[in-house]
Amino acid sequence: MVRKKKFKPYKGPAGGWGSIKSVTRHMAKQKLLPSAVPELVQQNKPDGFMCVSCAWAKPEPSHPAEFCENGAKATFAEITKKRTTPDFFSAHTITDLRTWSDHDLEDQGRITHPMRFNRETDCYEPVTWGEAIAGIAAELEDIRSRDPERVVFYASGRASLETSYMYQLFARIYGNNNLPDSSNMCHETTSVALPEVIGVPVGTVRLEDFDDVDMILSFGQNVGSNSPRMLHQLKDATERGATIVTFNPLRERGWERFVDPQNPAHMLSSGETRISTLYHQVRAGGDIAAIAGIAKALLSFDDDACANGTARVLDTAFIGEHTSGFSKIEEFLRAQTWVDLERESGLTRKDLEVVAKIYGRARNTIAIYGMGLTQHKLGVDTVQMLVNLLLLKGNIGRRGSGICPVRGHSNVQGQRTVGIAEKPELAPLDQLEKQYGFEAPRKEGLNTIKACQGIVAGSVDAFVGLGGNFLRAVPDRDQMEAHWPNMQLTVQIATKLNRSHLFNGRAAYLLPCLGRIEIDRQQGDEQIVTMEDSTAVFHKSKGMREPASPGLRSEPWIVAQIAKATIGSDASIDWDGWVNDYATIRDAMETTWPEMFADFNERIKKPGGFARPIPARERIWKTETGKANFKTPRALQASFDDGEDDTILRLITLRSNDQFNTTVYGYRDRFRGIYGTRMVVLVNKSDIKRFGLKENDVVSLVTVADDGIHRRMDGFTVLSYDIPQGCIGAYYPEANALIPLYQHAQDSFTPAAKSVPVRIVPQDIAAAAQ
Ligand SMILES: Nc1nc2c(c(=O)[nH]1)N[C@H]1C(S)=C(S)[C@@H](COP(=O)(O)OP(=O)(O)OC[C@H]3O[C@@H](n4cnc5c(=O)[nH]c(N)nc54)[C@H](O)[C@@H]3O)O[C@H]1N2
Ligand SMILES: Nc1nc2c(c(=O)[nH]1)N[C@H]1C(S)=C(S)[C@@H](COP(=O)(O)OP(=O)(O)OC[C@H]3O[C@@H](n4cnc5c(=O)[nH]c(N)nc54)[C@H](O)[C@@H]3O)O[C@H]1N2
Ligand SMILES: [Mo]
Repeated sequence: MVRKKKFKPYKGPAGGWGSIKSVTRHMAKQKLLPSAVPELVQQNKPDGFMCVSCAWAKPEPSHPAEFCENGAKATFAEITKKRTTPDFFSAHTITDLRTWSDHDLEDQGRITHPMRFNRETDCYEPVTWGEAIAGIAAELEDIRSRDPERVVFYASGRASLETSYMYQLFARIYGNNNLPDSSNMCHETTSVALPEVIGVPVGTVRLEDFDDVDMILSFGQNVGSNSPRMLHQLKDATERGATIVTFNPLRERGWERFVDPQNPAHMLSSGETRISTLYHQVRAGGDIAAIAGIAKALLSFDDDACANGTARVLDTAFIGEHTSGFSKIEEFLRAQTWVDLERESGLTRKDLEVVAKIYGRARNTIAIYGMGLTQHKLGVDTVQMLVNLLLLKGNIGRRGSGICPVRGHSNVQGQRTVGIAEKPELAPLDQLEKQYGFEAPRKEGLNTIKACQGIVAGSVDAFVGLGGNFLRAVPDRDQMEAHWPNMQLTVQIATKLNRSHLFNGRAAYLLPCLGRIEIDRQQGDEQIVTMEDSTAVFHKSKGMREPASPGLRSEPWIVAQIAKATIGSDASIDWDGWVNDYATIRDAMETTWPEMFADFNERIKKPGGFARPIPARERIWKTETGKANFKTPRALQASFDDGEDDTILRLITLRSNDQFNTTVYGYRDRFRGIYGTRMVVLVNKSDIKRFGLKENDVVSLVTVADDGIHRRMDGFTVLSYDIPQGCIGAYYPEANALIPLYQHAQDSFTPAAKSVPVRIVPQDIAAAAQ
């Protein structure tokens, strides 16, 4: 289908009538009548299901409608009337489907039958569940007999705690810790950065903290598109007089203004709520410098206070009693020059001093961040620099304050909590051994980047995907797609067709599962599942819609069947008992983590769920020093070094307002005014001129890398955009072919998707240079 490209700046707020129009459009697109509304009312409610979109916290008591525009789109996409049937698969070869877009593949609707790939016909063909499970188990046993470390068990962050617990146990009994998770591409940077400095791998903020906050600092997160329900907390905070300051290279509408689409008075009045008081368009990768500038200014205000005998600006009592490393960070900050800080951040000293002034006066501050900090070479240092700033004023472990990483997938945090981790030290291996009578592997497993490298190198023979669209989400797509079919076995457990299903191992299965909104009956009883939100609160979720097809099975069922058929007799686990009653899986989790999940099945019934203990909230620091640690960054800029060469640009890969990761709902990025295409490159006006380009020119992007691989993508339309000089933007996942596997965050291995070094080249010149 040819779509009309249109670029027209959007004047409206986040939320508002635009949001209502968009919800209505998507309902029709999935062939749903307003009778889909019962689902929306039950979204994120104590007796309903937890939204399949983002992981933002679910308040108790809940709002009358606890869903947002993008949560509604995610629901419609899952309960769609469209179906991807065996007939569809027999009508299209895999080679043909590879020419389809992400949008068009998923737009076929829910997969209805288990399928097996036939290399002869180049098509998927239906199989029975029994055949599929037996076929998968035979391949897995074969590989295990040679080397159990040659299989990867990937999980995308949607599967429940119950499924995730079973999945990690299966992988470990099978014989490896190869449990990469979508969080490896996402907040792994957080999971590495926070334990070292505050002793917990997750944020310290709970919803109630927003009631007492005076200042919110936001870095690199797009609230209007990716966690719109948070706009309620931001609106309330700002209406109470809290100051919000945003750092983002792009002016994202959600951080600017909001109209609550569920509040008739707000909708009908012409007023919008201004969200950010100050908005700073920091350079991509410039946050360490920006935060260091604020901290440096804060030190000098504190010097003034000491000189004048007025109240100190720093929380010296907290620093003295609770922290370690203050003198080092102080020395670092005093040594920085404003020339360097201004150059690296792209912001002025004056701007940063104003932020420091407000921060110095604020009693309670929350720092919110997302992929704009985590997906850089020095992402870990950036997150730790933000913690430094909070510690200077004792803003951790006090009501109304804290660090707030905004997680992605709806249960991505929970999957890590229940043992999906490639790092053996993150799973309670001794306890698992005792509980199930097997010898757990102790060797570190493969994370996402290492799994990709293993597939390229031929050291991985099988890939099992519990959800997700791995091939589309990872860097270096061309290389990955070329090597993927060399594997012996690929298994994809999925709800909808995506490009990862079109690159198959020698044996390949596509197993369709129930979505979370669907009723999950086992032995006639409707089951509930559980998950953990971004604020470390556990919730239950109960499906309410009849399954899209009788051919679907639940994720716990699928994992249990594969496990039983593969390693059934290797440990004392009653896989069937677990599947018949998920409460027994929760009992098993309680045995594994008696403190965290004490009385799990009872406590999960409570509206609003229950919170997991976060020691840093109580100022108990589970770090090596027993204190909260100030940490000095390794450099002032978080990106790959581009030296003095100003033809190298920092490419930020972005999500539109009309997608959930690789699931493209449509071609309307309303807030950015981009319609009908995703192949655009957002460029600063002065850079367009500098490179002799014009708006609407079609250009190529070429990666600057030194590994001998030429990475180039054609067909990007140039769009003049309000983005800092030297930075450009393009959409994820389209641009992923440009990201080299080796350009990842140090320590956390999160792909550096927010500052890919590239050059813009006119398309004819790029082609001629080949
Ligand atoms: N509707 C919807 N909801 C989602 C998702 C979705 O795709 N669609 N995805 C889910 C997932 S898995 C995740 S992880 C989250 C992702 O949600 P976010 O964390 O918001 O991720 P992105 O949209 O990739 O980019 C975040 C922002 O970082 C900014 N940015 C880029 N580079 C820098 C930088 O160097 N510094 C600063 N300060 N900012 C920078 C970008 O301009 C962008 O606004 O959302 C989750 N929720
Ligand atoms: N360049 C660039 N790359 C990125 C990012 C970026 O910002 N820039 N972001 C990264 C981030 S933060 C993340 S989290 C990853 C996302 O990576 P993934 O989590 O692997 O990808 P998704 O697009 O979320 O997966 C979508 C697919 O999941 C399946 N699915 C949906 N619901 C269910 C379900 O209930 N059960 C099962 N079994 N399957 C289901 C559907 O088949 C759907 O096609 O991408 C990463 N890649
Ligand atoms: Mo994510």
